[in-house]
Amino acid sequence: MTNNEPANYFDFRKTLSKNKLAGMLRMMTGYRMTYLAANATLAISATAKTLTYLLLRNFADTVVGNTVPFAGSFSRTLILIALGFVGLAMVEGGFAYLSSRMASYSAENITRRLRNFLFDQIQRLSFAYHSKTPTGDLIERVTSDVDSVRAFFNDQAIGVGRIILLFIINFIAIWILSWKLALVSIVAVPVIVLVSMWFFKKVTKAYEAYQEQEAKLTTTLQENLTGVRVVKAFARQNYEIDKFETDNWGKFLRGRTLVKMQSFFWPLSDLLCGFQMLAGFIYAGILAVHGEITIGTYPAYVGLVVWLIWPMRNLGRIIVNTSTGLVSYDRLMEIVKQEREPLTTGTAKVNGPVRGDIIFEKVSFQYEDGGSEVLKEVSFHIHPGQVVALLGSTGSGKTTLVNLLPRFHEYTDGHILLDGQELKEYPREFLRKQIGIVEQEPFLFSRSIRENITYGVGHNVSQEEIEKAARAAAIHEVILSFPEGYNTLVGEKGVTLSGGQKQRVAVARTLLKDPRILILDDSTSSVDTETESEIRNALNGLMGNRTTFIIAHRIQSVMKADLILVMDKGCVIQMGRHEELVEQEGMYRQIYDIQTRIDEELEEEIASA
Ligand code: DUT
Ligand code: MG
Repeated sequence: MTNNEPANYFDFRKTLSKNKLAGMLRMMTGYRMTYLAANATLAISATAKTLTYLLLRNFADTVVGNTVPFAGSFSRTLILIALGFVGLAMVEGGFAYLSSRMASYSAENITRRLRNFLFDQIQRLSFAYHSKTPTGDLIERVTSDVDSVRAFFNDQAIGVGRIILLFIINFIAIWILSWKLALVSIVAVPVIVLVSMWFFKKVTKAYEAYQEQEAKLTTTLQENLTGVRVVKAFARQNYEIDKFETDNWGKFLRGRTLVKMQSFFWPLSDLLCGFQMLAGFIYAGILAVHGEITIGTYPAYVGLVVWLIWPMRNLGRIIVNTSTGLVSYDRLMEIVKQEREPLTTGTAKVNGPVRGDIIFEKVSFQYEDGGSEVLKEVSFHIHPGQVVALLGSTGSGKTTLVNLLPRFHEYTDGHILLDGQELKEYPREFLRKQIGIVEQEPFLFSRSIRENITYGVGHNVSQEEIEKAARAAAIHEVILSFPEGYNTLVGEKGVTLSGGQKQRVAVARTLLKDPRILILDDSTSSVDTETESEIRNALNGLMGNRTTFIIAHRIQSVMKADLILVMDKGCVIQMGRHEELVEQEGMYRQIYDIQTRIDEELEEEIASA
């Protein structure tokens, strides 16, 4: 296998099944023949082992009884038997090796494509799913649960076959020795199987609880790593440590329950197996004394019965691991069965880029998790190339409003028309290519600054274009001041950017994408007034004929907009140009008055100082 082998894609949605075992079997698609071959080689290996004991009988009878089972001299017979032992051992070992190789090859491949699929699937789920699913829980599923599914394919998928094979082959071999002995050797087997089944049910429940608790622990850990600054700033380490310890204690308790169950089950099953073997040994002794079996049969039987009972003893282990595999399968299928966000479907006629004419008609919106309406009958019209500014108190629905445009969420009522066509009819992917968003809290990857800026467009961009975007975002000079310029890594392994620098890199990233519709959600909130006006000037040149949404808190940033929407509690309470709005009584004038007063006071202070 080379490192560059393409992702072997397999659609695991096809494996969904009410019956978990059937689902697991479907997951093996493409590798079932390998598993069959693994079982066949295992059968050869097991048969060789069993034959060894039959040969042992001949050997013992030859030596003890001084009889010659095959034609020829005594010593020749011994040599033949010795060669037989060596040959059988080689067959047994060689085929066992082949078998486990095939099983682990398949297991690794199945889990590799499972992991690929899960990543793919998680990327394609809706915003609503991601906002309600804890990251730690997803991480837990993609790592720990995938691993126990891997263990299932590596061991149990082949182990079940091994148990059945060993049981049948050894049973037949004992039957060849003596049918009475064979029957006595399995009297306890039904009891062992029943006990194992009962144990299976118990352990499944216990393991589910254990995995859930582990996911909780991972979530706590992940959140604390992400929010470590908050924890430190509020000096809440002790509180968080206590919380973690409580969760960890919960995991310990659940783990202890599991171990307790096992430590009860193992001795019980050992005891049952012990009784079974003892019964066989005694009965075989009686038969030997009465001359119903040869002396050589006795040691052969002792060897064989161990391999008849071994699968029974292992039934428990297989059962525990199978149940953990099945629980994990279930937990993974919860991700697999999530509806994907359709990206490319839509009936809108699109040829080329959009113009950017946007009409909101009594648009209302409510988040998927219920709650009250976040947008209430919002209506406005904006022409291609115009700039609309959104101003309003926090929580008034500004971010929500702009997030409707790329169809991150679906508006619940009213109409949004883009170039005259209903927005819901556009394919999401198309919209997202046309719309550039600088998010309120932009996220940068732990990659180089260049990779972050070119994120939306791929690698085939010239340095010139990158720099042009960076200049417009007033970040070019800052980047050059870093030791490795555009190749400087961002985040854990590289420089830590300030909030304002991050925002500006995000602005550059969006500008480079050259979208027809530009959304700047509070994108200049973390930069000083001077830098802001620098960005604004550069943007003015770049906005050109793009339709632009600006969300801002400073009147200065929205003054030049073609349309200003003043929002409060999901409603547009005032609408118009700056000149009109300052004339009106209302929130806009209040904000304007406060901000100009603060500015004047500041200037006076500076002047007097
Ligand atoms: N809200 C949700 N679910 C979400 C996001 C927001 O219920 O996933 C709620 C919170 C708030 C309302 O919607 O009550 C509006 O939030 P939004 O983020 O749109 O407010 P904003 O105007 O952008 O506020 P800010 O100025 O603080 O960014
Ligand atoms: Mg917001």
